[in-house]
Amino acid sequence: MNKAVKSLPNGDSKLVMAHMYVAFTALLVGATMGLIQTLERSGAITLPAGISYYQILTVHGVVLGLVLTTFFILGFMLASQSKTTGGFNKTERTIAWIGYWMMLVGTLSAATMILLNEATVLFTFYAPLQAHVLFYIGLALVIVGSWLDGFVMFKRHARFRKENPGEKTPLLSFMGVVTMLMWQIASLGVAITVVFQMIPWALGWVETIDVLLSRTLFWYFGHPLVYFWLLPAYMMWYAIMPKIIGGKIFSDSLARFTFILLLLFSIPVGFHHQLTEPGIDPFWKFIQVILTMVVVIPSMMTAFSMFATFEARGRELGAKGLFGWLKKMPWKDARFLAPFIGMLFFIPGGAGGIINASNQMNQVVHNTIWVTGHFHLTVATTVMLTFFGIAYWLIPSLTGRIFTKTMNKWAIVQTILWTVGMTIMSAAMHWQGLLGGPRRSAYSEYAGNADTAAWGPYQMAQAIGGSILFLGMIVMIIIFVYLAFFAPKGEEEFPVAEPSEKAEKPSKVFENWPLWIGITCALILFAYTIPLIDIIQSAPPGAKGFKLW
Ligand code: HAS
Repeated sequence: MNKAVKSLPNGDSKLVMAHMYVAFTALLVGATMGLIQTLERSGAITLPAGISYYQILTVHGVVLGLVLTTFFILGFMLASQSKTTGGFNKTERTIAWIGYWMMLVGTLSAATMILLNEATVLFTFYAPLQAHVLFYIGLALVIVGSWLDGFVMFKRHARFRKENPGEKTPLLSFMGVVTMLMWQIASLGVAITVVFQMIPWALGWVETIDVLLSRTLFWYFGHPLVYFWLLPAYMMWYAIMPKIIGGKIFSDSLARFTFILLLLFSIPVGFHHQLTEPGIDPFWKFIQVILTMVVVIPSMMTAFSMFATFEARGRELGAKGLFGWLKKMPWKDARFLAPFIGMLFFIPGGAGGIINASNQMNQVVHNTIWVTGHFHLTVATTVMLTFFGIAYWLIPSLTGRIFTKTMNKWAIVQTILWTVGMTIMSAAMHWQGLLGGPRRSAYSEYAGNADTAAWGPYQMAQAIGGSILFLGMIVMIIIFVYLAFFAPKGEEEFPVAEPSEKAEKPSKVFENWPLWIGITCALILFAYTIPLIDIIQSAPPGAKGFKLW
């Protein structure tokens, strides 16, 4: 029997795997709820025992959008930093474990309240919908726990710089630091609304809540939240994908520059989620629409960089013409196929985002199921397929097992199921949204009225797509369990790419953290100070909390 060889020091492997167990349990629970809700929306089933569509939707959104993503991302970033810097020391590991347990306790607390129907407030938990105080305390714990993981990454990066003076820092560690900086600065917004507005209100210490202020603080956090999901996928595309295809990173500097731009511009844009909301001066909405268009640029740079990586590798292998590289890619390798399809989906997903952000066009799509289609393309396909692609090598490399040929075949099946399911479901969502179909509407709410007939075919298509996705989820869980516990022992590669020799060395300015944090804060102050003063000064009487379901 082969010897188990782990890609990280034992303590770090355990820490990362602890994150992965929670992430994949969340996938199982959350995706099952996804199936149930598409079946309810299509009228195929009626929920038993007084369970509401909105309760299921809350579990789906919170567990997939907040729990799965946060645990997977932190686990992956800790793993890639440990791999490229040489591992964590005891203090760093202990802090990360404390963060992990805080997040887990917080998750369990919030989940219990949702299951008891005491927190049916959807993943955005907009006031004046009110949840049990333990839901908010749970969320606060998740956020503070994640900050601890972030501090560990900052500390490890700084220690690498100290121990290796003059040396370039590892790209994956740099990217992890940028992602966590963005996360820490952004999550201050949601922490403030949860701690200072929602918890006192849920405890009954204050009777009312300033709704617009809480929504503004939420969306100050909400857009960078979607980049917190995206950036780890970009880490994989820039720094791991080239190795999987046998190539080199097109440019280390370009990758770092992209991440810095994402840090600077992903926060001062939250108003693009509030374009239809009264109470915010249109001038400031317009400023944030412009800033949103600016934050599209680093994604365009990523597209360019990925094309360059693929093309350079293709030419090395003898490809000719503009798209000749397509023939040279390792299509039968699920570690490549899954993230690549994720990239492909980001072309319509990103285009949809630009439509959403385009001020007047937002009036057409806002609060329609188009938006749900948009985020199923972006986070549920681009990001998730990339995360699945990561799991195929990360899990066995952490457990000292191998990603067998049979599992690779299953992983290709899972990628196909996900692609087909999501194509059907998100196309139907986009189409129905363009016709004005509302998002977040239960079948039980409109059964019997004219809408039932109008939306029927679209909801049915979503249920079919959702069922295929459910199968894809089951296959993914089987692969995960196999790779974690049953695959043959051995050594699985943790792929980390090298930059191309032709590329320029990255400038030292990228490590000038006070500069980048300073500009980020200046942009936030510019975009938010005046509108926030305005919102607070002109606040109407606060709203009382209520429960809809
Ligand atoms: Fe979004 C709503 C605008 C990106 C997620 N978004 C949401 C919500 C979520 C979400 C969850 O302006 C709903 C929130 C809620 O519950 O209310 N979004 C944007 C814009 C972008 C964008 C401008 N969103 C994302 C990403 C997400 C995400 C990424 C998750 C990960 N979004 C909005 C707006 C709303 C919104 C409004 C509010 C709507 C409303 O009214 O409520 C941009 O960042 C997109 C830029 C992306 C690109 C694509 C680059 C393409 C690449 C792939 C290259 C492919 C290759 C392969 C190399 C410009 C990098 C090629 C191979 C070949 C063979 C061709």
